[in-house]
Amino acid sequence: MSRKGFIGILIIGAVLIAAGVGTMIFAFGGNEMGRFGYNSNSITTTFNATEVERLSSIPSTGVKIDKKTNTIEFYGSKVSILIIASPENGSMYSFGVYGLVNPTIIVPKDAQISVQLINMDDDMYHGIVITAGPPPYFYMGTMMFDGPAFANSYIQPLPQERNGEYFGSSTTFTLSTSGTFYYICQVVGHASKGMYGKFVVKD
Ligand SMILES: [Cu+2]
Repeated sequence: MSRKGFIGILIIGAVLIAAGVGTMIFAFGGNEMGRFGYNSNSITTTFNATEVERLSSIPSTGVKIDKKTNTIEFYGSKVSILIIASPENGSMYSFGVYGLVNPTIIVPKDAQISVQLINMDDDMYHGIVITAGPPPYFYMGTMMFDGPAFANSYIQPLPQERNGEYFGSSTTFTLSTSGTFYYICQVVGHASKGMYGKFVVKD
């Protein structure tokens, strides 16, 4: 190859890399972080295993669990849902809800939803976003284009377990639209590995 040709290729390469990095900064920088569920929107606290077990116990009212169809339906105008990232009975790329793995969650429209996420993984960050973007999810995820379906319908990625303490955080939002949504982990590559479930808002 001629010297000129080589320099030409170097310049083209540099321009492509700069464009790529620029796109990433645009996508993840500043105010755009919230759009993708990455900014810190809630206070993170820690729980030990006993506390997680207590929180994971099935509420006595307002919930119907169907193991056969892997569905959990919540009732009432105020709904609290505890979601475990990397539950003991599921893959590290899954969510656990009251003993089920990646269940379909059904909630009533106009309900005030409080989601609490606890990360039980020992070596990875996990978060959650309720989004309108359906699967299949690719490596970078549809998060690049969709983001949270409702204001505050996400929890930023939480750190892995540290010395027997699990990180948890919660968020509250109102469902103003009925339809089919999805809860997914927004950490790059996790939704594509199966870390998601259906989230149905019923009229
Ligand atoms: Cu994850």
